[in-house]
Amino acid sequence: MTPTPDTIAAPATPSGTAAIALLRISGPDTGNIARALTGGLPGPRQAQRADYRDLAGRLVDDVLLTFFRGPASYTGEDTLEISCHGNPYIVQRIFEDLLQRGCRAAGPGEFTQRAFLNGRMDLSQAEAVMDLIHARGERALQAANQQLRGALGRKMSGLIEGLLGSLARIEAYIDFPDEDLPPEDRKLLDSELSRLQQETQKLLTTSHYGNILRDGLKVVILGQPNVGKSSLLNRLVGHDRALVSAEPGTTRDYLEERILLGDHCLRLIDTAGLNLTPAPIEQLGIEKSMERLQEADLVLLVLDASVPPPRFADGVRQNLTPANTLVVLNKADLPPAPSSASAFAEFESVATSATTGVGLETLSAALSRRAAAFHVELGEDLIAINARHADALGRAQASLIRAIEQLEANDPTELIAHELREVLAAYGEIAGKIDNERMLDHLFATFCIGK
Ligand SMILES: Nc1nc2c(ncn2[C@@H]2O[C@H](COP(=O)(O)OP(=O)(O)OP(=O)(O)O)[C@@H](O)[C@H]2O)c(=O)[nH]1
Ligand SMILES: [Mg+2]
Repeated sequence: MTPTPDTIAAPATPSGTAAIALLRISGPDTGNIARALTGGLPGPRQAQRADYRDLAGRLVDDVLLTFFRGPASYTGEDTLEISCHGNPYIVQRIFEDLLQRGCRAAGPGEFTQRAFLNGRMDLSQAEAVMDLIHARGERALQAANQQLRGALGRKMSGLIEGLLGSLARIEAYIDFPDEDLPPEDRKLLDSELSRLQQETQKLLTTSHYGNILRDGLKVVILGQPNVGKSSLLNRLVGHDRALVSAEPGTTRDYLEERILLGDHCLRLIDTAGLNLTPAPIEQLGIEKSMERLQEADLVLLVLDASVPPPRFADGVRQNLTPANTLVVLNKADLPPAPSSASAFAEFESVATSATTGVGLETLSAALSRRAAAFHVELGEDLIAINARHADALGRAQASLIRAIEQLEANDPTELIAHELREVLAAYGEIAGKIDNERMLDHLFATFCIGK
């Protein structure tokens, strides 16, 4: 017998002063608590005004109560939402009173965890709730909304259906180990598994864009000392975030600032001016920094257009490609240096002046375009998977590749069937047919309280 779930309560709005705050409770005692607060059970899904009196009968606030009868509620259980005035003290008073009335403080993500356990949503949808709460730009919002509406779940169902067909075809032969798979079956299987492999690969390629949507596009501002890196950061951010001075070596440490540019959130990282034309002995250190730059989605290489371009060390040059770098020719307000052919002629470049603001719009547009270019089209839905999905799909992919090799090598059908069952299990993890409670607890622990 499963234990009766307890009734949980949590403030569902961020702490701090707001006009209105919301608390909610969910679980078997909800109806009784609602009755005790109002004298009768409020009609489901109808806001009802009430005086909130604590157990001692003291008036706390004038509130609105909305009762949801399970299973037609977010969690699938009876749920009550209490809207009160957004004073953290009032929220605290009501919350403590709810605990007095027998509720337990909800853990992070516990409402959504119950929604998942009660079959109200699959795991990818539960994750989308968090994505929605944290979405920092239009595209992240779109992706979260589509995932919440089951886009990824549907995609996975399609793949699972195809896989089950293949598995059934193979398993029909397991009982007859002496019989070879007929060539027509082999051909069908081969093409179906290859299709699954390609589809899985396509999904995997959305993982980078998924990171960008969830964490922001990581843009590292790189260049020699004094070229105007910090000045550009300030311009892009819109206020004086980084120190600027005529002295080279002003910026000593990394400095990060998030901005919203077009449909994407960007993480701009200003770095200490790097001697990019170093003596051999310094080269090693620079190569190390460049390796770290591999984590960047985009490098903004800033050059001072008023002085002849430096000759970049090989270790630097090799790591910068037109795909990962946007060149900024700054100080365009000064007389240009008699330009020796630029070392970065084949790179996209933008001329700017951080002093006058010239070129900043063009730079913003170029950054926006670069961010959008990471999007991988995948049918009508905007799908951008997260790290957990990528891990499961990576394992599915490895098993699919092995299964295809085994099929081609004419290996025993049991072996192929075994691999395909692994694929099935990995596919299943995405929508959350998981019987691993610890993994679930871990996942929901990353949620916020009240969700
Ligand atoms: N004329 C002109 N001066 C600029 C421009 N951008 C920056 N400067 C000046 O160049 C100097 C260095 O600017 P910073 O933004 O501190 O340069 P940085 O690349 O961050 O320098 P470090 O942190 O020392 O590596 C300051 O005196 C700025 O005012 C520009 O577009 N035109
Ligand atoms: Mg600086």
